[in-house]
Amino acid sequence: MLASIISPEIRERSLEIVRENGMGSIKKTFCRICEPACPLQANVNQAGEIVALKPDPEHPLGGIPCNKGLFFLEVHNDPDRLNWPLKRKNDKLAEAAEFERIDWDVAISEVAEKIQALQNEFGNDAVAVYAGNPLAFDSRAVHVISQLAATLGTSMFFSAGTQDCTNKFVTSTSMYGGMVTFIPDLAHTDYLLCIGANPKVSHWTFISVPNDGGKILKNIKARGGKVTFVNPRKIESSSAATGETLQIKPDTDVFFLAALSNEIYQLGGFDKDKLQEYGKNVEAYLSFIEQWTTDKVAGVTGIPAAQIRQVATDMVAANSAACYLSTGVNQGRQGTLSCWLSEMLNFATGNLGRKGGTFKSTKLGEPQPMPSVLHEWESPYGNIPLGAAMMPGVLLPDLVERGKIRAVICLGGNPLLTMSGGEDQLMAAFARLDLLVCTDVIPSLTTEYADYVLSAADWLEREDITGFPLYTGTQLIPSVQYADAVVPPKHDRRSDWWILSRLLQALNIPSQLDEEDHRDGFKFLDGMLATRGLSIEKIKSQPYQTAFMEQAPKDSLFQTCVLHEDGKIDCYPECFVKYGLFDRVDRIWSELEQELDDVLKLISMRTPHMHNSWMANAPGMRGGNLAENRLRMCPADASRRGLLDGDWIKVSNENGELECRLEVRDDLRPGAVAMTHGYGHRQASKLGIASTRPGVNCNRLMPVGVDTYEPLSHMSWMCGVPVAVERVQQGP
Ligand SMILES: Nc1nc2c(c(=O)[nH]1)N[C@H]1C(S)=C(S)[C@@H](COP(=O)(O)OP(=O)(O)OC[C@H]3O[C@@H](n4cnc5c(=O)[nH]c(N)nc54)[C@H](O)[C@@H]3O)O[C@H]1N2
Ligand SMILES: Nc1nc2c(c(=O)[nH]1)N[C@H]1C(S)=C(S)[C@@H](COP(=O)(O)OP(=O)(O)OC[C@H]3O[C@@H](n4cnc5c(=O)[nH]c(N)nc54)[C@H](O)[C@@H]3O)O[C@H]1N2
Ligand code: SF4
Ligand SMILES: [Mo]
Repeated sequence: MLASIISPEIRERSLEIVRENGMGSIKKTFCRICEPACPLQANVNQAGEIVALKPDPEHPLGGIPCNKGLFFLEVHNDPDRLNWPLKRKNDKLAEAAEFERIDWDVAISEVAEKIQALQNEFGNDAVAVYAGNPLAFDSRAVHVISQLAATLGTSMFFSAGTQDCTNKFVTSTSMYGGMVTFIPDLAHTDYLLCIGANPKVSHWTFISVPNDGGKILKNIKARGGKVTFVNPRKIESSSAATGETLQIKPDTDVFFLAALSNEIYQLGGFDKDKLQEYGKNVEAYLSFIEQWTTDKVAGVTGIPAAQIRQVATDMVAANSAACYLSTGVNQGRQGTLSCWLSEMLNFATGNLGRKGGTFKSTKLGEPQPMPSVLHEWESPYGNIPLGAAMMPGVLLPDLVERGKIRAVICLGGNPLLTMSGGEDQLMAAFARLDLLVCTDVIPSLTTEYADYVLSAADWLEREDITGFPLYTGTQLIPSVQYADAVVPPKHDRRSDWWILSRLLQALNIPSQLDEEDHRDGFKFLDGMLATRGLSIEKIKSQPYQTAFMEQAPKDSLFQTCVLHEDGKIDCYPECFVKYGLFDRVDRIWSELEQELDDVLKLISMRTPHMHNSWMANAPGMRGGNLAENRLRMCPADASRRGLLDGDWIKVSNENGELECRLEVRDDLRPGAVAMTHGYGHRQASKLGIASTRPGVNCNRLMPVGVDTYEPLSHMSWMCGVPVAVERVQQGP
């Protein structure tokens, strides 16, 4: 425990979780929109309504939460929110969905009956589950989801993971023999290579740094270290105070990483003793990187050879270094091999398990062995390996079309805007389903196609602990905070774990609810908390209801996190060979080498004003320019096509087309165009703001179907997809 970091003067006050004042009360809580789980305070008035969300500056992890966290109040108070369970009354092809209010017992029993009937008639796989991102931040719901999928006996488990990070899962299970995440030691590193991430806007993923207003990167430079970003766009994170961006061509990172590794190897920067002691298949790894020389890859990656060599020299010279890679690469075609090369770089240079390198942060429970592939599902397209990665999201539309999937249970997700595909594929498939059940806090484009919409309580209305970073072990400072519901759920909203537990009961499966419907949602956590000497009661008794945990020595990860039976890190996993990842790398290389130099490739771009698709109806996030998403292009590409800033343009490819406005900005490299996802709620008839300021769904340009996703990881291809751009009308 690190409770001593709290000064005695504020210790007394820190135990007050609710402070009354004449106007109402101030309650401590934490944000559950993304991974950092930033501490917050909520002002509640005398009528019991939340009137403000603010930072909690006294919290030891306090500081600057982002505007998404503070603006969540607009989602909480949204007049369009879902207040009670709804059942569809009209046809799915009607212009706007019509629903009637029903009560929970009816909703749950009807949904359970329909699921059972469909499974009886068409088999267990007829019912699919899609788990969206928000439920990962509900410490109780996340466990019930896996219970639901397992007990339905369906292989059709889809999640936002194949749009996000499953390449990381299969890399860790293949290399280390279990789902383990090593994070860069940002507080001590001398060199950070940050690839395909924009932490100033995203606030990191797979590393949890609460209330980071950008200081952690600036501190690296301030203490004499260096940060280099690799990104097609000169991003907000990159500045004179942090470090420069090497503007790579989209979807070529695997070649950059292979050549960089080769260069460092040639410079003698590998720790051969470490590789020998803890690695296996090292020779095969070395033969792979030896094929990729700096001079060979410079043209295809767009990074001049001298700059690649500079990174190699800097990494070798640094006392410690860490390579970190994120969604911009995950969503390319070769996220798994890129992730493997990044992990290998950290290991081979001796930075894995070293101060300032990468390490395993304390988590709840011990890392468990897990293979990359648990079984293969016999599909119409051949066998699909399932285990560390769930079903490929891009196959969902076709499986519905073929009648294999008849129902989707969509838990806190908005796949119609966040998965690849547009009207012709995804929306057409969802309209055909016999049963679509959604849980959400507000209506969305996806709920527009639902048969049942179940009204979930939001995170201000539910008690919780900071579960996600604790289950994954991704916190720089390992801690666990408890928060009570700031206000009780209004109307007939219920927590997701309660909804799912009731559904399990109705399916005759034991759930976490007891006979009287008493809450018991944290019970399953007792054992996990006990591994760290904690319990819910103990966390509650700590200042700020936050318990701090100790870190294990950094190099202990070789004993605790390498879970293959022989205790070795697999430097050239057989399953990468088996599922064709190495054949693919050669194929894609030949393709890129022959590519014409005026190809435009679409990449993703997060902004501080959207969180995937969920800030779409928040007025404060949709004013002025934020009402629409535009396509960004650099001046050279625009003038080559005779396009001007503000033009109304058509963006198209073989997958689909869309129209939007052009924004000419010099932050992108030639050949890369960028667009924000999460827009496109025009047909979401229940959203007053989002349907009138819809913007467009850029995912209709992403490929769907067999052969479009990365084998093994099943990642959708969402970054670096070729598009053509032409003017429709001169603007503005
Ligand atoms: N083109 C492109 N597409 C992308 C990405 C990209 O970079 N580019 N990023 C991808 C990534 S990284 C991700 S993680 C996915 C996300 O994909 P999804 O998880 O499908 O999408 P979200 O927009 O996060 O949808 C979350 C839904 O959950 C609802 N919600 C919020 N809180 C709660 C709650 O407490 N309970 C319930 N039941 N519902 C709640 C929101 O209102 C929203 O409708 O999108 C992916 N799609
Ligand atoms: N404001 C905001 N914050 C968010 C979210 C949000 O939607 N909005 N979503 C949350 C979620 S679900 C996640 S998973 C995290 C993601 O967090 P990050 O992984 O940091 O995601 P991004 O900010 O999208 O950064 C991805 C970067 O990759 C770059 N890129 C695109 N293509 C390529 C490529 O081919 N190669 C390289 N090297 N770079 C490329 C893009 O320009 C972009 O800057 O953010 C979370 N935080
Ligand atoms: S960074 Fe994430 S957790 Fe922190 S306030 Fe913003 S949205 Fe919430
Ligand atoms: Mo994500």
